[in-house]
Amino acid sequence: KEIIIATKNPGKAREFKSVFNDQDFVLKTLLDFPDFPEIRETGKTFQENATLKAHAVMERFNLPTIADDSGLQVDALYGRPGVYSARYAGDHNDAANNAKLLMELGGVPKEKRTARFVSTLVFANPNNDEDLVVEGEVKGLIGAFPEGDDGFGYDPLFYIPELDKTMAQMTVEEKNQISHRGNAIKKLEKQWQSWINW
Ligand code: ITT
Repeated sequence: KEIIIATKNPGKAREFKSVFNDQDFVLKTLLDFPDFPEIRETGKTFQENATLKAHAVMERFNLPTIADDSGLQVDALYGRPGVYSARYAGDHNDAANNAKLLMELGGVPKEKRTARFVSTLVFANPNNDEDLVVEGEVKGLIGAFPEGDDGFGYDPLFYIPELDKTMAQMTVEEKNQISHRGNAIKKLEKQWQSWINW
């Protein structure tokens, strides 16, 4: 048995692999298929984009496929960068995205730097008529400067007050316990075994 995670993002791949270890199926990602073409994310919502990715990959490999579309919504920026989080500063470049976010929030005081990460997962399977769709989120504050070396994307700027850490100061296991993606995966875990038609 095999399941594919329709991602080329090594940070996401690592988080999925840390949850789905020791299972009776093999977990692959698009990092195992470097020639798989770029999937254009033309949707306006996380769910539309996750559906595009899940179906493109499912159709190519004829295997059960999970896609994650996710992003950061900052209240002071009216929900931006949202579905455009990966390419906020142009090309997909985490350092440039973080620098742009800090610039856009210049002068905004701590209590107004509220934000959330959102992750929508779409699980598509050749033998199931309907996709399984779940969503997770986590609330936090955008810090004044990056802290921590773990994680990816906006993690060094995403501060969780309850834990007094940014998401880049957590191990992958700690991050999965509280993160948007971890919360979405927990919902998926409750449902997928009874949904899937191998
Ligand atoms: P795939 O489409 O190949 O999965 P991607 O990075 O392009 O990879 P998205 O289109 O879903 O994925 O973009 C999500 C972006 O949102 C991601 O590149 C980060 O900038 C940000 N993001 C999402 N989850 C994050 C997390 O857990 N920590 C930090 N940043 C995150």
